Amino acid sequence: MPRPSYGERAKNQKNPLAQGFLELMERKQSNLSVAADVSSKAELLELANVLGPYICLFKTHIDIVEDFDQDLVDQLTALAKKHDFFIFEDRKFADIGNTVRLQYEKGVYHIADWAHITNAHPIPGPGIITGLASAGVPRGRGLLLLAEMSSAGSLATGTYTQSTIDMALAHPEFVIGFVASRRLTDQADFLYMSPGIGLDVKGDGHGQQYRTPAQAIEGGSDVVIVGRGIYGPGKDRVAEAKRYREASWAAYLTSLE
Ligand code: 6AU
Repeated sequence: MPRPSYGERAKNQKNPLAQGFLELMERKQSNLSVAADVSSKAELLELANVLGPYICLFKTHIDIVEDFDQDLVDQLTALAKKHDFFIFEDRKFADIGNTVRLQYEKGVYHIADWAHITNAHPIPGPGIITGLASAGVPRGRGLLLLAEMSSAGSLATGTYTQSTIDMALAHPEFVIGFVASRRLTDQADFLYMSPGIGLDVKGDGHGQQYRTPAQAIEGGSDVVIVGRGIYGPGKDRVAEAKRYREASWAAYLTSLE
């Protein structure tokens, strides 16, 4: 069965953040997210500036940046406006609600103030969602739950994945979707973001497992997350970003037929 387009889904979306993101994907014709796992401010901003035109979402691990400061956030936010992408801080929160709220809002990074999207492990139960939502909803942010993981031997399978879906369904005001390898439910229109994507290699020697963009999109993914496949050693990152964007968008267009 053909799937509805991102634009059509945007019209029926009740969550404003998810709606804005689907509109952005349609407008920009990109379902590619770059996973910017780099450890310097200059490198992070360089990636955002050079790859910004090709992506819908810039994914950060802000705690690996060795020279983090508020200016990094200000510049990244300006680049997000200039190139029209959203920012996803891949924080993978995993504690009780009260603690994650503090980690999300306070500390060095003040993630809730600048990241459109963040993510959380469902392992503590629904309190992790309400804790994060108390800081995220007033700021118009969105949360992804890690329903599955791309790494070999992941424990996020079976009833764990099913319970994650149930937790998401109970919190439509904040949960916009999942980190997962495939579409998980038709009970609500969630966004599915898939890491573990590579066109050239199958793994990284540390448990990561790669599939192609086409495999992910065929399985119902909406956003393909690519890190080292774009900027790994010896790569022409702009050429690779274009290649991954084209492969991912072509697979999306096929899914509409
Ligand atoms: O393409 P890579 O392997 O260089 O990078 C993949 C990126 C990394 C991981 O922290 C992240 O995707 N990731 C996640 C996310 C996005 O939450 C979940 C997962 O199961 N696997 C995974 O690789 O930044």
